[in-house]
Amino acid sequence: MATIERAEVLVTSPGRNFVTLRITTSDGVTGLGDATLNGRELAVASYLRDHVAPVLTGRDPARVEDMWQYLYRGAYWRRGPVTMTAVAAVDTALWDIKGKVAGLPVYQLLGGRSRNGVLVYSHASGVDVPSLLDDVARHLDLGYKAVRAQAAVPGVGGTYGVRKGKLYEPAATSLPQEQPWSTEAYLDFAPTYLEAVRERFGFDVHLLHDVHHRLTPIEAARFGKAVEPCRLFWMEDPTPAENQDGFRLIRQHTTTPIAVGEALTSVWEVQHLITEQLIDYVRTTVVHAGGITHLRRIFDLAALYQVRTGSHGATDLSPVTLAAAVHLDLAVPNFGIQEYMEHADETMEVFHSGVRFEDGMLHPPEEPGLGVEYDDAAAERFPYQRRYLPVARRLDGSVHDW
Ligand code: KDG
Ligand code: MG
Repeated sequence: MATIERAEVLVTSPGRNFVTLRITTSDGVTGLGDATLNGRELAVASYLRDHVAPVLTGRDPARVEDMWQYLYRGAYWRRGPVTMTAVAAVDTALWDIKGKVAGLPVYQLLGGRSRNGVLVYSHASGVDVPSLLDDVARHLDLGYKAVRAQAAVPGVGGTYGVRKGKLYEPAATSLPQEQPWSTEAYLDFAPTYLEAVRERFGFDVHLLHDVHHRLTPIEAARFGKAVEPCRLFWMEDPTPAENQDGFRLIRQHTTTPIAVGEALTSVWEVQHLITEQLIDYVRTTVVHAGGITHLRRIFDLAALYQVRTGSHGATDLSPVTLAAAVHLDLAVPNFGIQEYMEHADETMEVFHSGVRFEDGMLHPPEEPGLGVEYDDAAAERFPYQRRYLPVARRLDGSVHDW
């Protein structure tokens, strides 16, 4: 029987920080798992290096479910994003190994294709309405069938989701940047640009919007109602998900579909939202919700309640997560949509991925495992750089949810 011989924690910053776990078996088979937690990267690196790697050596890499149980249930101090990201990295690497040993792409191990490809949405944004509309047009020219629209709120500045250069990267400073926020200005403005997108491009394109945890339930209800004529594919994270019953209030007022879960890390954190039918799309991911093994469990629970998948896929999730997501998305019956932002060119110098974009969809590599290789020599050219996500403050100076 092959055993786990080595578990290496690889930290690099090609365009942004990434933490990757590479497991090597005694037969020389390697598997990759993403362990990136934006702005808290080294906490996961230490969790893996100091607490997980020592217990992996000598274990059977084929026992993927048992390893998950061992690392989750076997840890008295469990749960939370740092732990669940570390567990995810091990789980993803073991699925990669299993695919390579079997000679099959991971989606085949998960039951095979349920669809031809994975529908994705990308991010269109603008500093004002005309530039947002230009960016939506650019995405449609690139072949996207679904776009998320975000524009800078006039007079407020620093709005979430508005790209400055070629790529959107909120974790850009070595200390947290403080960004101003006005709920009133946002609520007045956001519906107008979503209407402008519909007016210009019609209803053939799926239109999404990320509120990014900024509203109270009643404010979110007002927003959802206001944008009903725009027939959004979803409004995302309308209110912070700590107060999950708040979603019931939103639901009582609007038929705009709701997507939640990019910051939630386990089936227990989404259980209430799903079983109470408070959401329409669950956005948990391979990297932050315990890997392929656990995310599939979440998706299966969601399927019972007609909740569809809509996994987070911003650029702080590495190409390893994107590949794992595409394999899982292809296989699950209740897939909805996958978020997809192109990574920086430097990122792709380190992660050689066979995931392919064509005609608004992603397609997985057909080679065994996940189909992503890590280039050590390229990674060494990009040393770690401390980066923080911003912090939001209301105009009176008090802290708001970012
Ligand atoms: O690390 C945080 C980002 O990934 C997040 O802010 C992006 O909300 C996001 C999204 O929907 O992509
Ligand atoms: Mg989001």
